[in-house]
Amino acid sequence: MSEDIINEILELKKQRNAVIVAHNYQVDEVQKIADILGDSFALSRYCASSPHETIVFCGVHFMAESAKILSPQKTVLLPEINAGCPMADMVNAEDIRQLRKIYPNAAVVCYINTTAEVKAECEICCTSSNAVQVIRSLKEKDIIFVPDMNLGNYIARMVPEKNMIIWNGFCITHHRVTSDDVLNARAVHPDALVLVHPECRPDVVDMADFVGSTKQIMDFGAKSEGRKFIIGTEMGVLFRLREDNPDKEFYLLSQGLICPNMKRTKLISVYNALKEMKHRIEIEDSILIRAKSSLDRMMQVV
Ligand code: CIZ
Ligand code: SF4
Repeated sequence: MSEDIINEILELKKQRNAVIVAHNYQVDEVQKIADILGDSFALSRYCASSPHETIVFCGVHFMAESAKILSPQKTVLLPEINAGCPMADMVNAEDIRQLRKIYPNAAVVCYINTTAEVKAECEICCTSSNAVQVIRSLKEKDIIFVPDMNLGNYIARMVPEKNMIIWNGFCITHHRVTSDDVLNARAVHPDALVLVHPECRPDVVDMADFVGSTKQIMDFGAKSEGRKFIIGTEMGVLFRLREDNPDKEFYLLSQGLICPNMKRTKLISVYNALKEMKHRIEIEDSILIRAKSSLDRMMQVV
């Protein structure tokens, strides 16, 4: 059954001149058929440079939007239209306009996990891999950071010379992890290193051996001399970590590290997306141009 779907997907992909990209948090069956895996920004950048006319973005809505912002002339499809990011929806464009009135001298930095409308209101965007560099590069001392309070607090500690004004959003998946989870996991695997994402709470981050984005966690797991790792980010990363490092062991920090929105996309969703050319991501020009400038500014820094 899945062999048949895979063959049909490959055939449709050729017909549509399409590329399938999948986020590191996607289910294994989708990661297996993807042409490329990565974080949201690496995938969007890849889409912009690839020769394909159609992009099937297996991830959540803001990621497909970022791909469209960087490749406005291409058709960008999000296979499951209800795959959203609850954190991205915790702040809107009007919230940013209000913050600007309260803090007129502040620069507004948005995490890539935001809607195109929010990116359009900000000076510059950042990802979890480059947030610290992006914020250090700004001349303003006051920095409004949206929407993730955990990433914001992590940056605030890394860049103490800035005055960080942090929105109170959070990732429901990473925020669920507690310091007790770390204690329990360490008790079960005392010789494992703990690698966590900065979307985790500050007390969890404090207990980790390494803090980084999905790519940084995967690079650390591959290069480290250690043999056992407790992984504090969405469970999808285990697929690649185990595949690329068969001689090492990877354990999930907490069984709660699963993002239901990332798990909506299945093989059948990818097949339907290519067959029916849905769901097309469209962004109004006035928003797209301004959102692109916040991504472009980030690319000038890193
Ligand atoms: O930017 C991304 O893709 C996210 C949400 C996580 C990460 O660290 O790669
Ligand atoms: Fe959003 Fe968290 Fe899911 Fe990533 S893991 S898409 S930040 S809810």
